[in-house]
Amino acid sequence: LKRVADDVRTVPEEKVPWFPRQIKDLDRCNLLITKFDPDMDEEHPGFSDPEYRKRRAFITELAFNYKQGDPLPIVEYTAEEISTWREVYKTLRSIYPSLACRQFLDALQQLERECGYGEEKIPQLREVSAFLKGKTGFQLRPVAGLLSARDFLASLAFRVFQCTQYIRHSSAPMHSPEPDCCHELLGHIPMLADKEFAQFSQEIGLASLGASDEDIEKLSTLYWFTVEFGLCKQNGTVKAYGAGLLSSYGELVYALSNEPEYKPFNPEETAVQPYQDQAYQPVYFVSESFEDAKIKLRRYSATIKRPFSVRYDPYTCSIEVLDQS
Ligand code: HBI
Ligand code: FE
Repeated sequence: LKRVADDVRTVPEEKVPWFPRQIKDLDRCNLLITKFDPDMDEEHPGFSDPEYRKRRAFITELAFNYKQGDPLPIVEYTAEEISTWREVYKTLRSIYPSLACRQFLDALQQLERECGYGEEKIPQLREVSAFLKGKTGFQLRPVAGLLSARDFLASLAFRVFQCTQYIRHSSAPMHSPEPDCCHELLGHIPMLADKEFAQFSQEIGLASLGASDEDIEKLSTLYWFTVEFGLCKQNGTVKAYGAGLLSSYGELVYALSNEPEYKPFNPEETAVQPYQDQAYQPVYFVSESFEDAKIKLRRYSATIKRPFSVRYDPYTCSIEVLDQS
């Protein structure tokens, strides 16, 4: 009888990649990409600075040892690190009012009033995470560096944002080949305080759970041209909301200079646009609003083939998997 039953099943079940079901499972989403690591990459500004590499190893260790639910580590930044931060903060802060979107400016002001944002100190992830939790339910988790796209996107499904805690090398305050705390704190955090944007981010995460490598690649490209390098219309002008822009003086000015090419945000097209992580983008995608971007993303996500659908249950911080077989 058993043999008959087995024979009937002629089509093998499709293999779904593992994905986290509970927030605790994010402890297993820790696959690092060593592409821009100062220990591996000769081009990294810190490659030939043993002091810097030692400091990085210390901060990396805090992230490796972190388990979901632990209090976020406090890092006592050195005078040199704070001076790098000061330079970045001062330079970028001066151009935000004319180039950053309204949601970013509102949140940054609030972070300055309530979270100790300013030139004088590097904000602590612990304090910032508590702030975001109250605004949109997002929380932070320390990460050692660049994660695989699959692991990085999965955490967004739980409204968890993976944040690096080290700072770029002091010899190149206006440039970093990899994410650092300037990029996270100035680029990402203010946007994550906006409800629509937070929902948009979580939905990319939900779409990524159990997706094929090919779909992860597309979602990762969508993330790149929105969350990292996105522009949006606002009162008849175009403003920046992408974190890669809001944490880079040079590219922020360039992106809004009318020199690059601009295309309307359209997930089908955006998802397959080739991109650069070593130079300025040749093209930027402009959204009508975050709400519009969210609706379009939702429509796109519905076309991704998965033998199940997912829903986030915020009461249990877990993913409900609804079988569709
Ligand atoms: N990892 N820590 C970290 N920060 C990122 O912004 C990040 C990442 N890994 C992958 C990634 N971004 C990109 O592939 C996105 O497009 C998903
Ligand atoms: Fe980023």
